[in-house]
Amino acid sequence: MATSQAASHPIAAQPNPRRPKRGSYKPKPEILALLKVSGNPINGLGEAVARRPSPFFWHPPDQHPWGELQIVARKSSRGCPGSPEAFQAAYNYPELVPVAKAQSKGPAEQFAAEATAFALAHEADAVGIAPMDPMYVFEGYSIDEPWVIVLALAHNYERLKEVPSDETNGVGVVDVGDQYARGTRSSYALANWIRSQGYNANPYPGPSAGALVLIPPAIASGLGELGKHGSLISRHFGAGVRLAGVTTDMPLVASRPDRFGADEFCKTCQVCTIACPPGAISEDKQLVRGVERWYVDFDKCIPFFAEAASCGICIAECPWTRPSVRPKLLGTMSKRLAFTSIEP
Ligand code: B12
Ligand code: SF4
Ligand code: SF4
Repeated sequence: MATSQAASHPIAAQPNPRRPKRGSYKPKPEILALLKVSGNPINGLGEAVARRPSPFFWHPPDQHPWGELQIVARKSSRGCPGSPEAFQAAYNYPELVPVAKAQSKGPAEQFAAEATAFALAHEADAVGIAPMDPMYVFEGYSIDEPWVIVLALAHNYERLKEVPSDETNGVGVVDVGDQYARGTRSSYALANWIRSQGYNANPYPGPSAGALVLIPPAIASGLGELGKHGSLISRHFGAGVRLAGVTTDMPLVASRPDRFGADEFCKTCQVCTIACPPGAISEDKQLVRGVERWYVDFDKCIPFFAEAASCGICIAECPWTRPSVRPKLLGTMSKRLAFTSIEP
């Protein structure tokens, strides 16, 4: 995993008036009426056998049961000042160039270093490389390329901490749109560079889901660990980070997974479970499609997410996301991992 420089910002001083306290939030009846099917069985909660994820939210509405809810969620996000323009930029896909007939030759280490350097010079803040695994591909889709390059796009903490947004304040959701737009530009630029070297490459940015589930390859490629809030925690940016992928048949080498104590820390921390207004974040790991891991209850998250312009409180509140706290946590957890003989 390779990174560019991260900015540092002070901590939030004022309580955010757009955040209901846990337990005080009641979903609107018209929103609950659109949640016709539970998402947890579709996600494989309680299933002991590994399988590929099913197409879920943010896929085309005819591929999952929450098409109408998706429209409401998008409308609530785009009703915030600045949001339509920010997200329009994320959907502004550059053209993909044809794969060059002449193929560059060289060792895989050199291509991995060049692709990483190219991405870091084209808006990515960190880059990881993992071999493709069929478990990263949503059911019903296929990806032929043997490698996935995952790009991390860091949020601006001062803006992210303003989430959730509403019609009076769009600062947080605009930063979400802006990072998606960087992910679109960065992943398309990298795919086009690889194509110019004579190899196939395809970009997978957000905000739509696409074929690739991004967190598992991000973890495998060393961009971070899975947090209790269901998002990736990076040692450089905390959970305030967007992801985008590029799949390719360019010969590459995998970057190493990163273990810095986030998973351990989550076992005793409760910041996100308390901050989440609908109480969607489970205290304990659960069995999901054959893997014991942190899990977020979709049925509890999605009504608030849809009403509150894509929410995001959990990633903004996570202590690892706060630039002034992260270095201390890294120090504490590195000592704890060494003390418990868990390989960092
Ligand atoms: C659908 C979707 C949603 C849905 C459902 C989320 C969910 N937890 O299921 C909704 C609309 C609720 C949602 C909400 C949010 N999302 Co969202 N979402 C996606 C999307 C498009 C697909 C994920 C999916 O289909 N999940 C359904 C199944 C697969 O979920 P699952 O089994 O519970 O697995 C989750 C994790 O455990 C992990 N995972 C999956 N398989 C495995 C296997 C192993 C071994 C491990 C360790 C982990 C792991 O990935 C999944 C991520 O949701 C991804 C982008 C992408 N293409 O991957 C973004 C994505 C996961 N979301 C993201 C974010 C940040 C959010 C929000 C904070 C909203 C916001 N304002 O930004 C909230 C957080 C909610 C939460 N606590 O999870 C980021 C996460 C970045 C990060 N730091 O990790 C992503 C990657 C988008 C991006 N391009 O950056 N999201
Ligand atoms: S807020 Fe605490 S429990 Fe939640 S993901 Fe972050 S470190 Fe883990
Ligand atoms: S995005 Fe979902 S899980 Fe995260 S705080 Fe909001 S409602 Fe809770």
